[in-house]
Amino acid sequence: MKRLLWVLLLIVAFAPRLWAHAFPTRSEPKVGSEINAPPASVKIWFDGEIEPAFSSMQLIGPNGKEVAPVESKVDQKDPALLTLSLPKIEPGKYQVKWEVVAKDGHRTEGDFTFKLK
Ligand SMILES: [Cu+2]
Repeated sequence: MKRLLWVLLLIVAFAPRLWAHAFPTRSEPKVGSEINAPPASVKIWFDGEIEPAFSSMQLIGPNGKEVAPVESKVDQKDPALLTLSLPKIEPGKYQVKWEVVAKDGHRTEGDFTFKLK
């Protein structure tokens, strides 16, 4: 009985790793950053491969509207990198919204902001 409990504890302790949902490890522009020059793109690196067909990113501008409806895409050489190419954007506060599906089929989503001076 005691042994069974230990086994259950181990399963619970390691399960999140086995499930391997994709979470962001870093981004460009950085989360919450203030930048001086308009970025050519927004990039988010995840901790694992993401599914191109079900992963996307949107940029919401200072006016609350989506900036240029360009498609975000998963990098061809790095399957853990999601990129959104941008037109030249005006100063203001921007919100990045992302939604990805990891190789295990689990969906994660989130958002962050950055400010262009
Ligand atoms: Cu998962």
